[in-house]
Amino acid sequence: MHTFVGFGRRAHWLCALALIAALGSKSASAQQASEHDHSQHTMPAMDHSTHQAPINKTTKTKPPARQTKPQAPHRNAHEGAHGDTHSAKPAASHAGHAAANGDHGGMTGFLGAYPMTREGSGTSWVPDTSPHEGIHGQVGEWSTMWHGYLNLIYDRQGGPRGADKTFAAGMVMAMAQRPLGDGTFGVRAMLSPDPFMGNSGYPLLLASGETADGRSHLIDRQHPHDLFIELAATYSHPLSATSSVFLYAGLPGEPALGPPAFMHRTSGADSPEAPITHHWLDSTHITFGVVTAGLVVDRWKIEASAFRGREPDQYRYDIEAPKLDSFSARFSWNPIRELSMQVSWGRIRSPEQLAPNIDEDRVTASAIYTQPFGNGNLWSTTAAWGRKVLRPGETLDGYLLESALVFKNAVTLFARAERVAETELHEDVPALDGHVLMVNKFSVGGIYDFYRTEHTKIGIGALVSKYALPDSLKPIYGSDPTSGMIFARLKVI
Ligand SMILES: [Cu+2]
Repeated sequence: MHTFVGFGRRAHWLCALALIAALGSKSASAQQASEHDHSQHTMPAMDHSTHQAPINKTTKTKPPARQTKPQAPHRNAHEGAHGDTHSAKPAASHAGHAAANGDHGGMTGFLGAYPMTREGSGTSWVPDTSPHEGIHGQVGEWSTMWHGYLNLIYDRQGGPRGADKTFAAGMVMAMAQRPLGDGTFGVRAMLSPDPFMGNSGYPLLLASGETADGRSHLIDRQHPHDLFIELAATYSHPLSATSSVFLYAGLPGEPALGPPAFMHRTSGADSPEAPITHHWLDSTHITFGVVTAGLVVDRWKIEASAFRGREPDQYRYDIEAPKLDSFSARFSWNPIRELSMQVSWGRIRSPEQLAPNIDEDRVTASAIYTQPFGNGNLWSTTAAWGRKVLRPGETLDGYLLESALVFKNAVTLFARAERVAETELHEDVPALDGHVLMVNKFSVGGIYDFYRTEHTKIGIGALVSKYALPDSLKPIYGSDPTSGMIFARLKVI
């Protein structure tokens, strides 16, 4: 099934250039339009067509393209200016809106009649107040949207286990939806240039999981994401104005397990490095074979997935054989527009290629709070806990707290603190093999965007990471392996 194609260093840069060219050409899109600040809207004020707010990153929600139950009563007032209240509006009030205003593009949620800003990676939810970035269009009955980013990174990890590397990482995502029957049919594709960085990924102290060559674990390195992160289809069928059932199938796709993947959380999307809790929380975001069924009722969602437990192998360009040997269930709740919470459980069959006899039960709980403030600024924070129960093996907890301050004009600040119970990092140290050791990492960084157009911004950034390690690991990692990255970022907004 492997269709590995060898790309060299040159292809790495060609990919970066191609992505930049693709992003740059966005201005040709006739469908693009200003992003809107809906935060001032009151519930009855549904005529958006007169608004021409300046570009900003605040709450932009998407009215549904059509009406599920026009006669449905309005929800209570605390739902706020947007949120589910949209779904109770006659379609006619929006009929000319998508055409006049490409930003909205007639898109509502893929999985239910709520603002599209609620949808994160896979079938996960984020707060309704999440920024909705991207370029929208309309092709016949299809509402389309795409967005992406590209980081060029110089990475220097400190201490004896450190290394340095220059590489590109990012993703580009395209999605489209159309009415089908009473419901909504959607397709999504997400691609990443990560494979061009090489199979061994990039240096990242305290990261573990997956393999570069099928023989050794990736330790103190972050795996490259696959070329195809997601190729998925969705169908949702309304049950009422605010409830629906949905199906999601991906090859690859993301099962209903964990918080949204880090690059799809407002609090984590701006940092160029992966969290070291990735394999405790959201590492299943690229899974070759996922089928999810779910139910949305107002601000609740319950869903279950069957999926392939094995993580992607070292061949990052191919589509691997699907299998449905693992299961998960997730319960999500967005009680207010600013908050999204989930708990989830998964039974993952043989996730690690190099430890095929070990299964994993995973439990995660997370909360994301995203608060717009001022004129188009955002503050977003995620707190998450993940527990891996290796069967047979140890029970290992990971904790994450990350936050980002995104100022509308040019500055983004981000920080992440993590604590992980590790066994893999010191597998090669005989005296420590088998011990569970708690390691801690704290990163802080920022980005300054020096160039901005209607739908792109280009910035430079830097981050620094500090660690708190048990004494037994200090001889291996050094007493102060401070690490850092400097990077340039191109982002579609
Ligand atoms: Cu990943």
